[in-house]
Amino acid sequence: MTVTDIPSAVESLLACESNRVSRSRITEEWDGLDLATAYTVQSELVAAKVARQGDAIIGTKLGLTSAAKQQRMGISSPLTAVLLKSYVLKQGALLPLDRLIQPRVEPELVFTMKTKLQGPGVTTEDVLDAIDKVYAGFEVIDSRYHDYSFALPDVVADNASSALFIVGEVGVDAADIDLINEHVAISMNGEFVYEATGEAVQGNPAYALALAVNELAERGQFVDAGEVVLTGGMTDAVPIGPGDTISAVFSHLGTLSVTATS
Ligand code: OOG
Ligand code: MG
Repeated sequence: MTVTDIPSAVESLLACESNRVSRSRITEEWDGLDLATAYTVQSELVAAKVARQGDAIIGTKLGLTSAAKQQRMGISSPLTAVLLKSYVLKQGALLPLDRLIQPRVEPELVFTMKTKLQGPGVTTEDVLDAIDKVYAGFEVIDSRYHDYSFALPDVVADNASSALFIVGEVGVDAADIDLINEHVAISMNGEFVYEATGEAVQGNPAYALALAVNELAERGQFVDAGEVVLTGGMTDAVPIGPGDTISAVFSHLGTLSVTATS
C-alpha cells in the first residue's frame, strides 16, 4: 500500500500491527508527513482502534525523554502518544510474542493523575501537585517500521511504537519519593544490562510531563484526572526474545519482572 495521505497512513500502520509485519518509513513515500500531520495520523489511528476494536483511551505516554533513548533513535525531540486499554499487560502475565513484531522493553517511571493538567504555563510543581501515585513500569515497544528505523513524524504517526505496558504494585505519593534520584537496574536472564536514575528523564520526570502538557496545549489537548502517564524510557530499550526474562529493580518502587512466551 502506498501511503500519500492520512487515511492510507492509518490503514497501513494498523495492517502492519495486525499482520505483524514492519514497513519502510512513511516519510520516504509521503513528503507531506510533517509533525503536525503525524499527530493527526496518531489521533486517527487511536480513534480507529477505539471505534473498530472497542479499545479505550486510558492515558498519555511521553517518548524520547532520555538521552539514552534519543541517541539510540537518532531523534532529539521528545514526543507524546496515547495509551490504550488494550496495551495493559498484567504483572505476572507472559509477554505474548505471537502478537508482536520486534518487541523491546524499557523501564519507566509511571504516574497516575489525581487532577487534570492543562497548559500552557504548567510547572514541575503543578505536575507534582496533580500526581496521585508514582509507580515503576515496563513499557514494551514494538515499532511498525523495519528495525526501528524512522524519522520523528514516522514514529509519532505510529503512536510512538506503543504495544504493551506493565505497572508495578507499589504506588507512592509524589511527596514521598525523590523522582530525580529514584534508581533502576535492569537485567536480562539474570545478566545486568543498564541502570539509570529519574534524572535521565529530562532532569526530572515531573518536569518532562510539564513540558509535554504545555506542548499538548498547542494541539488543544491535556492530561486528565484518572489518566496513567508513562514518562519515557529511563534507559535504552532491550530486545526480548522467546523465553527471555527481563527484570527491573527500583530503589523505592519495587521489582518488576516479565517473561516472554517461548
Ligand atoms: C519510540 C518510543 C519512545 C520512550 O519511552 O522513549 C518511547 C521508540 O523508541 O521506538 O516509548
Ligand atoms: Mg517508552
